[in-house]
Amino acid sequence: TDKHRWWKEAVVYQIYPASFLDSNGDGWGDVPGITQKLDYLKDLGVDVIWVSPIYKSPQADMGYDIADYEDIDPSYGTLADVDNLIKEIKKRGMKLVMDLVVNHTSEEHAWFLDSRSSKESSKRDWYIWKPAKYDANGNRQPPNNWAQILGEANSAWTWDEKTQEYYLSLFTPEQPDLNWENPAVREAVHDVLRFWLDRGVSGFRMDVINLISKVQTFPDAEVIVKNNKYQPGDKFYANGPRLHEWLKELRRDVLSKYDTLTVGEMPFVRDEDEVIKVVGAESEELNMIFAFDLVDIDNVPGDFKFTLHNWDAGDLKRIVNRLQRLMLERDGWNALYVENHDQPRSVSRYTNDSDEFREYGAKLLCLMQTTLAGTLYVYQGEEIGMRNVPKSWGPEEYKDIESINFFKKYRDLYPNDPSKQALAAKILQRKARDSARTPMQWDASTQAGFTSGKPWMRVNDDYPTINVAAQVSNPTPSPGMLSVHAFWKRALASRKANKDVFVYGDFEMLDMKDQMIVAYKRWSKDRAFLTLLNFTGDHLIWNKMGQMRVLKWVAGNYDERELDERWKGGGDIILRPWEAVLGLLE
Ligand code: TEU
Repeated sequence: TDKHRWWKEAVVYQIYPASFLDSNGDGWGDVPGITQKLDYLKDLGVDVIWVSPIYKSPQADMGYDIADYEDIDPSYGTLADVDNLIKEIKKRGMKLVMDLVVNHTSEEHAWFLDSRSSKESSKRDWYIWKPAKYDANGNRQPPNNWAQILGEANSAWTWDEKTQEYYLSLFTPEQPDLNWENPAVREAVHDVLRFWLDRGVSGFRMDVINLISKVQTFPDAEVIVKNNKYQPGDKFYANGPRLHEWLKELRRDVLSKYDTLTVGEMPFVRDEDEVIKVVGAESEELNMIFAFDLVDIDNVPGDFKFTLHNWDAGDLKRIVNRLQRLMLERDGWNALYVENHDQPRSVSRYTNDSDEFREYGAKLLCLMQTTLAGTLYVYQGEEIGMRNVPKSWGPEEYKDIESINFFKKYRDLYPNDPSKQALAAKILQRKARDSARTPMQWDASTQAGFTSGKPWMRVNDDYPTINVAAQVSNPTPSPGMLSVHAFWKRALASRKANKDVFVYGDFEMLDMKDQMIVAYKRWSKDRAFLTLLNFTGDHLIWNKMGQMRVLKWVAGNYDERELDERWKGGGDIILRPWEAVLGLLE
């Protein structure tokens, strides 16, 4: 029908290049390493590859601080390597999506060097400069109380000694925010998109694209986090006043001239009207966004991210139901994901990553994602059920600037309180971005086959058992049970074979009151499927079959040979710990 689009059906695989595969032994992944693994990705069922930033960068925030949008960082290779990558991707019928980070640049970008050189610089107003404020004691203060996103103990403003003004740097001082109010900035960004589209890339993942428009009066944020000098300022820069105007401009002037996939990262904003303004079929802005509802499920609402909050499957159901209905009822589109380079591992976060249950959990999350509507994003290592860094790792193993800032905050606040240090360590093990950034586990050889040298970040201790080679060479480790990798491969193929149901079909969440089992129906005019997911470690009874009859159970994370036998007579269904099943309905 007219609603069908290649970017809706695509399976996107995200590569975090520093940790994917190192081809030259320097301990850091690179572009030739990606090229070496294209057959592996094709075989898994991947259509589109999204690579996190590989541009020239001082790596203050792992490449999300770009010093030159039109060149590759030498640690990753050369432009010629990228041209070759694009060629090899196309040869296999796949596409490449680049990461576009244009809310801010690196402090080392030529634009910023020029901007900070003097108040008279022609690029001064390419960034956001403000004079200092002075408190009652005459002490210099930043223009407002907004907190830095990757280090909440600090101000979002950075003082520049030379020109005696502050610049806005929402993420870290090394990432000055661009001033999108200036049309020359927007034109320069448009040129960046054209540069890559003309080189053969098929779209962009747009980093924090909803933060580009700031309320121009730059007001103080309300105090909501006590004991912190600086406050979350997102109300004044998330989906700001001119966001939609600028996204429409980008679409009209650049994107509409190409056939692209566009996915905007959109933190902080939950308002459905705002979402639909961006992704609604008539909106002329972006194809889809990364909503944060599901990955924020364990944050204390309104607080900073390094907090622990209990949740249950009822919360997850409400979120999934809302996003699925939003797509269907208001003609929007959504990106399905539970992992990326900013999130802990899904098997550790949403299920149980013990040796006993890890594989069940990984398959449950696979079955959930492959049977929901939306464009599916798989993050490197998710397809083999990689988990968070071990609890035994000390703070020195965490390399992410956000984690380092968080540890420092706790050390400064509670220098002589070991219990607070222990709490910080526990929170990091649960929440840090580092868990997604450990090297990809290819095989059981030294350093998991990631590098022949010393890896930039420690390999997870579990690589001898959790790795690609083990799962690919032995896809059926026990009768009736697939490896996590083989389960993903089959699920992706089944999603494609049944795209009328799983990509485009209707959706109904069943039994909203049940807070332990996630159950939903998907259907097209020809077929219907039932997904049942036990989000607990207990045996549970599901007795809500009503008029539904299962013709055949087509997938499950326990011995699949027993599925039809177990529930032959109909009636109540007993689900085992973390059990997930998919049934074709009569
Ligand atoms: O992330 C933006 C963002 O708001 C969050 O995902 C944030 O990183 C997270 O809450 C912190 O734990 C994007 C990139 O994905 C991230 O890697 C960058 O650090 C950030 O923008 C700045 O470019």
